[in-house]
Amino acid sequence: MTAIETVVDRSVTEALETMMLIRTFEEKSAALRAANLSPNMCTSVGQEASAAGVIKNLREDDLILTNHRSAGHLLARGAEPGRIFAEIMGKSTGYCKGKSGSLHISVKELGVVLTSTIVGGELSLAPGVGLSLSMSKSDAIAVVFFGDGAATEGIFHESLNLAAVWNLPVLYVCENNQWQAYVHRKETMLADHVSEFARAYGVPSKTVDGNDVEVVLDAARNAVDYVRTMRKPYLLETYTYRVRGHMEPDDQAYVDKEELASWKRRDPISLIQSRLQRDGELTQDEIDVMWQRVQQRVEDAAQFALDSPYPGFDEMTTDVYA
Ligand SMILES: Cc1ncc(C[n+]2csc(CCOP(=O)(O)OP(=O)(O)O)c2C)c(N)n1
Ligand SMILES: [Mg+2]
Repeated sequence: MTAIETVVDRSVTEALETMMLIRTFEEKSAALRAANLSPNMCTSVGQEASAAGVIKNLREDDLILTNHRSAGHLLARGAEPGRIFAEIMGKSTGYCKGKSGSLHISVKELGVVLTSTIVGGELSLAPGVGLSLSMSKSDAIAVVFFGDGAATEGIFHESLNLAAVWNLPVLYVCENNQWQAYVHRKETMLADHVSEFARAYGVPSKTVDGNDVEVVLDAARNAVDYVRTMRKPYLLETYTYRVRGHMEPDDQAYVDKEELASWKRRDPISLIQSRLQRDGELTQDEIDVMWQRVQQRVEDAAQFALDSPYPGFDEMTTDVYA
């Protein structure tokens, strides 16, 4: 095995553990919600390969903007699960001292500029973040995660066009998970792929299998290189599926059972686990140890958040814009 192959293999195993962490975190979040210990929130179960595959390719000084389905992006970036749980629960130990809930988390030390619950809000700010990087002569890039629903809004087109015209170092990552809240993508878009829109603005783009983390790692590496060296935007579409409901709790009565089952058969975590086992990269025992490690981490994190205090009244007017 060459040195380069060793690096690639390690990045795949690391990405797998990140995906396990996201899955375990999201399922615990849903369980806490079901037990009325935590408020409503959106999970990214089924989409873990997109978050892990893209974010593993970023540098520490790159900046991230994301949407309401952001826990996976935060965890892939190295956020502490306990501080995310605490934020969702409104506790003082959360990343924004409990003021953001799940829908507005930003983490300055991790370069996470924004979680926007205004669909497309992240797209409206991305060119500005890209412009600030250009003006500071940094070779860092901005990455904006958004959904297929956001791509049907006008702001997506304005954002992409402006980034193209002004040569802004923004990587657009559309997580096309087939759903836009309770509306199927096919009801709002004639095209299957959001990447097709980019051509009209002169922006290179690619759609990849968003459930195959090796494919995402590879495509994101090329996309990040392009944006970093060319100082121009690129659109990467990760074609995937939102396996749980839009927002917990959700009985998914509106979901086609066959479609859901067919995507579950392509579960991104099972896919890479089987491949790594088949190729002799990981044994079942090693996989079990990885699951145990993330499960313990998530249990400890949830307990940390549950045990944390709510902010005091003196916190009510700090860190807020008036
Ligand atoms: C401007 C705006 N319109 C509507 C909503 C309600 N809403 C929240 S999430 C969502 C669906 C977004 O779909 P998509 O962009 O594909 O993201 P996904 O939820 O699939 O990750 C909608 C319509 C909102 N939050 N903001
Ligand atoms: Mg969607």
